[in-house]
Amino acid sequence: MHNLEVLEQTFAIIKPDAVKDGHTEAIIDLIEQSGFDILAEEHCTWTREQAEEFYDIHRNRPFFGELVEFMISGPIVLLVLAKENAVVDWRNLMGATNPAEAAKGTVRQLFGTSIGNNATHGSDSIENANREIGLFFPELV
Ligand code: IDP
Ligand code: MG
Repeated sequence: MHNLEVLEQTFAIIKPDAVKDGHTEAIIDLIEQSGFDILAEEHCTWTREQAEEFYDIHRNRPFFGELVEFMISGPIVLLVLAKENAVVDWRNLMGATNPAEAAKGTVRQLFGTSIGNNATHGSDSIENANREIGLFFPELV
């Protein structure tokens, strides 16, 4: 059986576009079929303050305002995923940031519609996964 203490964890979000378009279940099915255990799942809608804190590293990017507006535009699903190599494997399952460049069969190719509305988030490093999980599920880090 899986030993949760040795499995790497990563943080995933099903973004407002994918929830609104009814893709939540299909995305969770893909995640589970790809061998991830879902350690936590929370359906919520972010406040502006939560979105700005989460994406603080992008505060000086030109798309920051657009990103925050998008992320507070409707319900989202927060997920903690566990698996060997969870961070890299979830990034690979998501595909490239721009759905037009995402490989066939990836979540963003299947369900994303633009570079901003790209269906999911995934942590880009173990360090950032721990930071992001700690913001919402401190009991897991
Ligand atoms: P990532 O989500 O693949 O790690 P990042 O570069 O970290 O991509 O950007 C964070 C998020 O900001 C993206 O997932 C996307 O939703 C949004 N974003 C990135 N670049 C743009 C852009 O050029 N215009 C609008 N939104 C963008
Ligand atoms: Mg990123």
